[in-house]
Amino acid sequence: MAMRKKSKAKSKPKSKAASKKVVKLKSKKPAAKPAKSGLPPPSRKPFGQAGKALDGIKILDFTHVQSGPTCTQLLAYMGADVIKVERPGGGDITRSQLRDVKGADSLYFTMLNGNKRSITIDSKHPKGKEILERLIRHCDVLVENFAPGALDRMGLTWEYVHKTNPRMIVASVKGFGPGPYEDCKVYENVAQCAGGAASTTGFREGPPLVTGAQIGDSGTGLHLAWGIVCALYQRIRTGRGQRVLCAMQDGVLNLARVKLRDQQRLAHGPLTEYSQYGEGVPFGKAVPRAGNDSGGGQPGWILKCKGWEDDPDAYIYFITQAPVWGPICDLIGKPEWKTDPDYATPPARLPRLKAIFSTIEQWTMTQTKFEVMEKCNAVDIPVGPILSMKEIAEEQSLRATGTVVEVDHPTRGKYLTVGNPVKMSDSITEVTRSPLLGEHTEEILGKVLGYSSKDIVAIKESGAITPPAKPEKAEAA
Ligand code: CAO
Repeated sequence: MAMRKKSKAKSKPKSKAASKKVVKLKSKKPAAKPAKSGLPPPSRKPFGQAGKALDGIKILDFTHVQSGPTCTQLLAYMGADVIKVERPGGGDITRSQLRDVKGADSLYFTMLNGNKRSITIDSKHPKGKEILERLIRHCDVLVENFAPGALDRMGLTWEYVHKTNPRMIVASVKGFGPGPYEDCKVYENVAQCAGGAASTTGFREGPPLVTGAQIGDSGTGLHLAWGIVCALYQRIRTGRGQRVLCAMQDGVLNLARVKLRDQQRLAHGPLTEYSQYGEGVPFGKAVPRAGNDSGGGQPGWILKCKGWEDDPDAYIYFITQAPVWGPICDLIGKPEWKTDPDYATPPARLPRLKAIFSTIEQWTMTQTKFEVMEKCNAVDIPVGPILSMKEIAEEQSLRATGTVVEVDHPTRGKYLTVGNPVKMSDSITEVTRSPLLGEHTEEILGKVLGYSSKDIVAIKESGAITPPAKPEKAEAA
């Protein structure tokens, strides 16, 4: 597969004088004194060699499953030292969920816990509580996504944490914010349904649909990471931590906000860009499912491409953006539509979208999705090939940018993961494998929390970091 972006403008060769000027500017020394802003003088190190964005930030990671681990993995990608606390014995439940390699941590776990360290602690054991207290004093942020009340039941109330370390930020994912559902346990699809995504996804004639993108879990983890970074920034000014809460329902609604927009527009008349308008189907009281209609002002639809009979992903998303209507007409062999009053303007086209897309499809079916991509992009028509996960896994440009990364793991071997989707010029992400359960327990107890070797032996004997002994089997009679 080849998806090359055409370059819009060729760079002009620089004149000698201009390049001399650049050299002069580059060699100018940064100001020696701190600026009035209080910021240090600009680093003289080359970009990418001045550490990472969150270097020095220590995260006490009490997360499990997907939403919380997404958040802490993003923070780890940015350079934070993430110490994942897991229950001795099994650890994060996803280590053994959807297992594909016998005895090895699952991809579910490994793809969400890269760049972290793992320590096993029984948080309900008295010695475990003592270790946690040291960790709370040591870290900047505690991140958790337990069921409502679980953290309090461990004794780690906000009041206790704030008293122990007033600078600590306590960040939580919960299913719902305060209100009638606040005590509910929530998984991905519950959030997609409660946040308005499912009722607005799918086809009008069919049931609500959930999406493959994990907007409830990973989406909320992403929101939480943003909240944490903001809280860290505010702490520079206030000196104190705060609680950060992301409810999954809120996170999904934030991503589905255009549908709340449409809900309000409904009060003023039909939603003319929904194909149901062109089909003469009346609107009800709530925003309907819109199939593959575009969520914006430029109509779009998914169209078949060459090979669709055998390949379930031989489709393309085609957007009839108004400014490129002329090139679309030329490309699909309908130049007369450029001047035909039934087709020439966006309002004239709205009631005819179904027929228009079906005509465009007659053309796309003669081309592969990549040929459509190439021909349309050459004349600025926005289109999107439907890429299968196989194609994405094999796409070399995604490997080159570090968006898809191959890492090696001692028990499962090589696996692919998604690297940092945010690229920064002065904070370069290096993706490392997920830790084995408790891999760093002794390292953290000794080097981070200052326990002596003798202490560590005693801690081990106490049972606070080791799985409970299995009850001895009763002897056969
Ligand atoms: N040592 C001792 N106990 C530990 C421990 C440790 N290191 N880590 C966890 N536990 C205990 C907790 O204290 C809790 O015990 P109590 O219920 O007795 O207080 C217990 O493990 C289970 O925690 P949980 O209720 O969070 O886990 P669950 O599997 O029953 O529920 C989930 C999972 C995700 C539904 C729930 O955690 C939840 O609703 N979280 C908030 C929303 C969320 O993040 N959902 C997304 C999940 S990703 O799809």
